[in-house]
Amino acid sequence: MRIDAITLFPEYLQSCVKVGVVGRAFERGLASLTLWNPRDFTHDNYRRIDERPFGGGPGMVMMLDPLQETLAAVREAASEPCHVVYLSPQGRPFTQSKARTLAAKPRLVLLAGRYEGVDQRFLDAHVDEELSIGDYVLSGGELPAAAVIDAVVRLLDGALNDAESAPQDSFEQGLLDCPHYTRSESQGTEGVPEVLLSGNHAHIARWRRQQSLGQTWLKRPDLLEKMQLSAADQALLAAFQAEQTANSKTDAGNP
Ligand code: 9D3
Repeated sequence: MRIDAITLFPEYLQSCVKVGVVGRAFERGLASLTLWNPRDFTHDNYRRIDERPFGGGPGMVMMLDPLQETLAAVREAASEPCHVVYLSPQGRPFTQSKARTLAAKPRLVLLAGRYEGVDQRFLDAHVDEELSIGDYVLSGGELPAAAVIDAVVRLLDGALNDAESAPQDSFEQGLLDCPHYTRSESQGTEGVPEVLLSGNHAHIARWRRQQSLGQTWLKRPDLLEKMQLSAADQALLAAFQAEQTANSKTDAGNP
């Protein structure tokens, strides 16, 4: 997969090709990232890329012409058609399912904005979709672009080894992950749920499934509402909920 990113801060995005699972995927040649700075496509002495908005008001807007010239250069750099994504607070939410869709594209162009945003005419003419990474205010689209690159590249065939892809299952199924425990020099197995030390793999799998369901119910009930639980899952969750209620009664009066 070929990824091109248009940004005024290319050094910010350079870091994601270097580390961890995603860095390794780039190293293996599963994806490439080419960075483009619209400032390199200006022709005035000031290399100006921002202007005050028509109609007045606070803030600056990224200008049409440098962006258009940048994108023209990006399109020229390869033959296949580009899917152009603008990272923006006005975008549709970026989700795991969107990451899957983007991972299937041969060429992805990410535009990270700064200031108040980009001239609407650029969006109307060239952008296929706008994506947001959540309802909070960032100072630009670089971090969101890095999030998209990370989520997409780790999905490419050969990016994850078996051990890394297994835990992916639960979130991919719309549930949160179960808690994890490992060896401790200072605490031994104190505080570790008994079942995980039992060696009974069927019990362990059932406990983990129950924890996934229970933690999702506690922390992200919105995710559960979208799901159609099997009878077995419903029973596991009901048992988790019953235990919660029992515990909260025991805790009553505690601070
Ligand atoms: C505070 C300025 N706001 C208008 C009064 C609008 C605004 C413009 C530009 C708010 C944030 C930004 C920069 N953010 C992004 O480019 C961005 C973003 C985000 O802020 N949150 C979540 N996802 C994204 S994707 C791109």
